[in-house]
Amino acid sequence: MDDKILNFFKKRRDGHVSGEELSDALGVSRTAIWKHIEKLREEGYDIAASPHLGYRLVSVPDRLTEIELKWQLGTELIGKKIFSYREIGSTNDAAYKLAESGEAEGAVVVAEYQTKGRGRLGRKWVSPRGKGAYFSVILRPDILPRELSIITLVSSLSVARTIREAVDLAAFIKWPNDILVNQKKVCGILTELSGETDKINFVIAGVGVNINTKKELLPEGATSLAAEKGKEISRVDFVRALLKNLDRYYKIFNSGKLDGIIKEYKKLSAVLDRQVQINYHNQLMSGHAVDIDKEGALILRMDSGFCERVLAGDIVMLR
Ligand code: BT5
Repeated sequence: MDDKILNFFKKRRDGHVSGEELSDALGVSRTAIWKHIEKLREEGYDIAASPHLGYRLVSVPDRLTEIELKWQLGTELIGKKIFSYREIGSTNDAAYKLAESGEAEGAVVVAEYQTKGRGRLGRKWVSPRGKGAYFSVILRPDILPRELSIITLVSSLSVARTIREAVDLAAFIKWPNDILVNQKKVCGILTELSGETDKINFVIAGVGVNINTKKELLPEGATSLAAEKGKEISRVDFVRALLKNLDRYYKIFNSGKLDGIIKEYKKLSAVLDRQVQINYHNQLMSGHAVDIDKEGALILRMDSGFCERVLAGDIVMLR
């Protein structure tokens, strides 16, 4: 009912809607409408009321709710279903459970706050309330488990493009799963899978973006879009734009046109053509980052001249 009322308002932006009109259209009493309006006000919607003209939607809260994210989203797959929470352990864990119980590809779990936000290898993802975007997407791609990195690649390209298009900041991708602005981390991606040796059941692509987060709340070396831009950013608009890009790039990936995606990815890479050191399970390797292959692996030319294919790790850029 709440979303029906809001959609009614939104189609009439700046216009008034009378209680009578709403009760007729939605088939409930005017008292019921009034109760819903009160509830929406409690959720941060500013709804003015005048005795003769009726209700008017003055402003909507910048909250990552299902109703707000779905408004004019228009995606084919990603975000067709959105589960939004004020607080959650980890959106990746919640999405994993949903996928296990059969939830369809494209469903998104989003939260305003995570008490157990995770990075890779059990590391922590700092998730201040109401400031960033923390969400996970259920995907069921037709790939082998060893090709999982390609999903991280598609997701990171979508994030970097969205930052460039929607916020106009020069975002770069630090292989394998970080997005940087001015050499600082604004986003991390955690891609997890359920599967067997040669078969994937589903993949969870978890995305954490620091949007309006104060830098003081973040670890060293991290930043937020607002801190780099010098002004607050609409989180709802940003996440909506990101879901659209994820939808677009995932569709391209599914149609088998990976070459174009990798080409675009390479242009935004922060590591290619650089001398780097990679830490993989405490094993250090250094060399020149020369390429990213079709499975999302990094090709490193070692000092000996031999090339190593690296599937994961933490990178330090040397020069
Ligand atoms: C990542 O791991 O960067 C993946 C982060 C994925 C987070 C999303 S939020 C939605 C979904 N649900 C989850 O529970 N997770 C996903 P990794 O490359 O391992 O980096 C982790 C490291 O980044 C930490 O050890 C910190 O140094 C740093 N870090 C932690 N919080 C950060 C933040 N908010 N911004 C930037 N860096 C951060």
